Amino acid sequence: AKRLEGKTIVVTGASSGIGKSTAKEFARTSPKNLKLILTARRIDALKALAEEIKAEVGDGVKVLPYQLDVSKPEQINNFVPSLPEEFKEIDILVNNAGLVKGVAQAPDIKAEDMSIMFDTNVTGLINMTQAILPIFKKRSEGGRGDIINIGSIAGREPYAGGGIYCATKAAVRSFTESLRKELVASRIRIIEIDPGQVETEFSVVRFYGDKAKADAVYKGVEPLTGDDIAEIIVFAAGRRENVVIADTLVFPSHQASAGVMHRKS
Ligand code: NDP
Ligand code: 8X3
Repeated sequence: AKRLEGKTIVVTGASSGIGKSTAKEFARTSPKNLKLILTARRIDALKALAEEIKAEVGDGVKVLPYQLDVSKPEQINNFVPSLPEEFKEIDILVNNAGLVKGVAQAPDIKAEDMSIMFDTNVTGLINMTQAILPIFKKRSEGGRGDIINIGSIAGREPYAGGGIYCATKAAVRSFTESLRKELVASRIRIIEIDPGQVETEFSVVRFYGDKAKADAVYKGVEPLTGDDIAEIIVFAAGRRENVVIADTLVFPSHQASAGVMHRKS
């Protein structure tokens, strides 16, 4: 907890699921002196989360709810310049915002879904990284700070019906590895965490709001929770500066690959 004290942390996609859990886990782990910039499109959910955090840990954690659509480059361009002075010295960026739309297979993939997934999961993540990296690079020894990218098992093992989503997560993986190599002479840590199955709003979004279809995904299995991944994100951020948890794959015990899942009937 000491190592996180005084840090300013940005979490994208903090209105739900893994991002929301991550915000709370950072607050719990370092309740005395922390600044959290919580971003997503749903500002009301972020404001409610800020209240929840305050009720749980008090005023030691300063929370800034910030409406930001990472698929809109102009909004990202405006992000750092518009931050209040006391939130500008960002130390940790958690690139978590992301989504899947549909299970269509080629040639039936909708152009709109394809754009939404690439613009959010890939271009959004890269634009956020580019917006914040100059802050890190100004620091001593070539720069300091953490970038924690949320990839997926889907980026390592593509599956039928996930052509675009899997491609976006493979792109995240590739960009993350390039970045780690580009920054090897600095103290900037590039961290990737790849979850397997986690029960969040992910499947509800995949099925365009159809809750019954989303629930069927988790029938007879015991998925991870957002909190499980949040603990790992905060653990990685809290290591000694010379320790980089570069690359982590996380499954629930009954999952062994994207498609190999033990299901109770
Ligand atoms: P949720 O749907 O619960 O959360 C996704 C978050 O991303 C929301 O807070 C949403 O906020 C935000 N988001 C979506 N689009 C945008 C956008 N254009 N701009 C800003 N924020 C956006 O799903 P998860 O918590 O599961 O997903 C988090 C990450 O984890 C994603 O990158 C996902 O790919 C990854 N992942 C998920 C797995 C799973 O099984 N659930 C497994 C592996 C990886 P809002 O709608 O308010 O903008
Ligand atoms: C989410 C995991 O396998 O459902 O990233 O696509 S999967």
